[in-house]
Amino acid sequence: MQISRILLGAASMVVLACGGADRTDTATTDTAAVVAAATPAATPAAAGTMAPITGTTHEVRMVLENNEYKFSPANITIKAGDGIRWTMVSGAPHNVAFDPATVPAAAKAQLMANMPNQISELSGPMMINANETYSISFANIPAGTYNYFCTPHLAMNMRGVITVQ
Ligand SMILES: [Cu+2]
Repeated sequence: MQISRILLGAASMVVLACGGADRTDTATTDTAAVVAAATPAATPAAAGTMAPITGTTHEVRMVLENNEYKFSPANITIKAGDGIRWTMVSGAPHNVAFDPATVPAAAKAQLMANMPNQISELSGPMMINANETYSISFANIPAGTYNYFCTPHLAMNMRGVITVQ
């Protein structure tokens, strides 16, 4: 009896601790709170806050040209605070994905926070239609070189490199 009461108390504290970090909705149901408390490891980037683009937005096209799937340009150098907007031109589906194992630990949480609609960790959504776009802000991302790829065309070497100055 006493032990179960202590456990319940501890569980409530975990729920409160998780819920207070970045939730703005106060209408969290008991079920949602329990799920959140039960899966704390699934959302490591919850502490990261999306940092909007404050500089230039650079354009990268996703194309199929001469039987080659590519990001154009494949290599791009940007400044802190800049963003990149990818546009689906041809050869869909494409996406923008970073290998979580190669992204520096110091950059990971912010990059995750800055990538909308991830289908898995650091993988952007599939772009199917011409003129569909996907943007990532590199604000608050540490200077460095970031390799990325298109998941459907990884085997065809559809890769790009972003250098953040
Ligand atoms: Cu592709």
